[in-house]
Amino acid sequence: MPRVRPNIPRIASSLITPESVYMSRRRLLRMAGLGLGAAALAACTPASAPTRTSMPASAIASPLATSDPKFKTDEFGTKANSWDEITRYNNYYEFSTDKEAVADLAANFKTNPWSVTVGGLVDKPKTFDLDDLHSLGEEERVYRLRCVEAWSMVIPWMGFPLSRLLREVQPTSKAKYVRFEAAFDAAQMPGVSSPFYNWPYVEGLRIDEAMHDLTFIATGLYGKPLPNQNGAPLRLVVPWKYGFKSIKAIVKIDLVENQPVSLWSAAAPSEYGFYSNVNPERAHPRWSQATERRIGELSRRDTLRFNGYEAQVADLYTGMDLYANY
Ligand SMILES: Nc1nc2c(c(=O)[nH]1)N[C@H]1C(S)=C(S)[C@@H](COP(=O)(O)O)O[C@H]1N2
Ligand SMILES: [Mo]
Repeated sequence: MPRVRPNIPRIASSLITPESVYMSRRRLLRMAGLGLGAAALAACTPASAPTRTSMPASAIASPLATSDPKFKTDEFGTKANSWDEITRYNNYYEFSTDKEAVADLAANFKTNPWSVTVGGLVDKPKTFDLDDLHSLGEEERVYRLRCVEAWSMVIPWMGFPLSRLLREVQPTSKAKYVRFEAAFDAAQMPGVSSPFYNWPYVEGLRIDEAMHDLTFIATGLYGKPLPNQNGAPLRLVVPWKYGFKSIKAIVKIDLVENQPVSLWSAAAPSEYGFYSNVNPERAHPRWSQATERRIGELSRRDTLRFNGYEAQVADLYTGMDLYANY
């Protein structure tokens, strides 16, 4: 029996606020000072929250309303984080462990030309250049990102489903997992001199997780090319898993038979497991995962099972003990 029971997600419709009208932190703080809480900020939210289906995608007054509505996050009270929030507060240890230093340190990282070698247990191995990657499509996905450190954001990514890339190389029936490897260049990455990590950054997914509709390769953000600090020119996005699974600056993808060892699992196996599905009921050994700090908000939110994507992904784990397989 899976110990995470399927339930109806505590999610209701809301609005995705475009970057241009996103309220600045200063204004938000001023309003907080005036005693106006989160409800006042969600200016367009009807008093009684409509059901998911009662608000057509076209009602979302946003330049982001271009993608399939089933991929919009519609958690009550949710607004997309601003460009500045998403691009000035980053985890990217190859550059720095200081989140606010990453953007400047990554500014000159060379991401063109680039190539991603996809191989291993496939019938048609292929090296993709940037044109090949862009030909795989550019759709938008507005996803929650929940870092294992208990902060979160809502991010409007651009890109294509990972399954599209994997289908091109035709995995063989022996392929059970996908292993991802990030760029490693000591000349450009000041953080890799740290002796604590076994570079390059590596991550992995089970093949059914990799083929899932939600699993995404991001090449853009807010309709613009992906900034270096967010993982240019391409990074993985797996929204129901802790953020560290979403590996940046991918150079190599291999279809493999055995479960890959990720950089974080190797560094601290009891803290960062292979699955790392967001689970508010399973504490990290050093802190609770029950709540999170949404960047730009004043009070904490409850963390949702599978980061709010339980209805879409719980089936992947039927029969698995999600505490043993953390
Ligand atoms: N190559 C690489 N990818 C990485 C990381 C990293 O240090 N190196 N950090 C991860 C972590 S811990 C998080 S929370 C997300 C942060 O993504 P963001 O900076 O775009 O919000 O990237 C993930 N991908
Ligand atoms: Mo993270």
